[in-house]
Amino acid sequence: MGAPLGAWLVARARAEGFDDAEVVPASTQLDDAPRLVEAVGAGRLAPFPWMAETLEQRTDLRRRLPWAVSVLVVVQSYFAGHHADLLDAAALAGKAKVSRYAWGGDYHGFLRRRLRRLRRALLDEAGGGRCAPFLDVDAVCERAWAKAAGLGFVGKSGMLIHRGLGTWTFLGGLATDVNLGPCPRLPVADACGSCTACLDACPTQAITAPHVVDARRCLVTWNIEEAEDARGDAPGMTGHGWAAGCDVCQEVCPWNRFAKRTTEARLHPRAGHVAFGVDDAPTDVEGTPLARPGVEALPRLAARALKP
Ligand code: B12
Repeated sequence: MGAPLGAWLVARARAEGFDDAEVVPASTQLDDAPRLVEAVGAGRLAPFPWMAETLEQRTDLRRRLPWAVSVLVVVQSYFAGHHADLLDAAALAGKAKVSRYAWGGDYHGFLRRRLRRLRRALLDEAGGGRCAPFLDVDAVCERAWAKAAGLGFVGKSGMLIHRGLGTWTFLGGLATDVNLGPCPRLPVADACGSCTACLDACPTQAITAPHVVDARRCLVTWNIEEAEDARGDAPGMTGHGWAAGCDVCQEVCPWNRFAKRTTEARLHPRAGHVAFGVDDAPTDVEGTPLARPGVEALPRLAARALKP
């Protein structure tokens, strides 16, 4: 084994197609953990009771995986351009927009397969051991780990900002009992400065203070995660032009000016999945993030988004 295992695994993650990756000891104390506890306590995550139920695991990775020695965090860009690059003004008129992360195929399946391949490669190289992938739905506070691994800083929008990729990224990783060594990167300094573009632009004032996102007000809660819930029709929550997800806090972020388009074809936009109206909502949503709200909900979500 030439290079230390951490550097080897990071190179392997890049070869799998991830845009960036880094290792960090699992014993790292997440200085963001109290923020998560506070967010749950204040009720900001109330629409997701599973956040409170899994709070201890989220604030302490080793509560769920006591054997973890190291963590690999991966970053995958999903940026595939802007709505106006894909549809001209006439085609966009009367349509409600879809958040960019939901334009193509669902990321969960193929990114998890990549992580499983990395897991196998690591255990082969290390001659055995334990290793658990995590991706979105697992009780791991991914932004906090990405920040701890020196992959970016948490912006005022709550998004992890990677200095080269901006905010348009998915996060995930592996926890393992294989020692991957120390984190070679320095922390990335918070570089929001005096900018408050995301707070000012949020259509539902869901970013109530810098770094504080109230999920009860975020459109994404009511048009993706809880699309059936009538609270999405409450005053102030309609007429914002977003049928599924919302990208406003990312669209206005100056760090996204230089974002490069992803080469991952599975994340490239599907016809009809960038914006749609009440009468032409997609019906072919299997294997895409639009399956989460579900095909029946889509026309209603478009109507809600386009309500005068
Ligand atoms: C629940 C959830 C949501 C909820 C609540 C969002 C929220 N901000 O809490 C809803 C449904 C609203 C949502 C929306 C979106 N989500 Co979401 N979501 C999650 C999930 C499952 C848990 C997040 C969580 O723990 N929230 C609780 C808060 C308190 O924790 P946090 O946001 O992670 O914040 C931590 C740090 O930011 C830090 N922190 C907080 N405040 C401060 C203050 C300072 C000063 C500092 C330095 C740090 C700091 O401490 C927190 C605790 O460690 C994660 C996946 C995961 N397992 O982590 C994805 C995840 C965060 N979501 C993701 C995405 C892509 C989105 C959307 C962009 C989707 C869209 N466009 O439609 C929006 C973005 C909205 C936003 N501005 O945050 C990505 C984010 C990637 C990135 N680059 O940041 C994740 C990581 C999924 C993934 N695997 O890729 N999401």
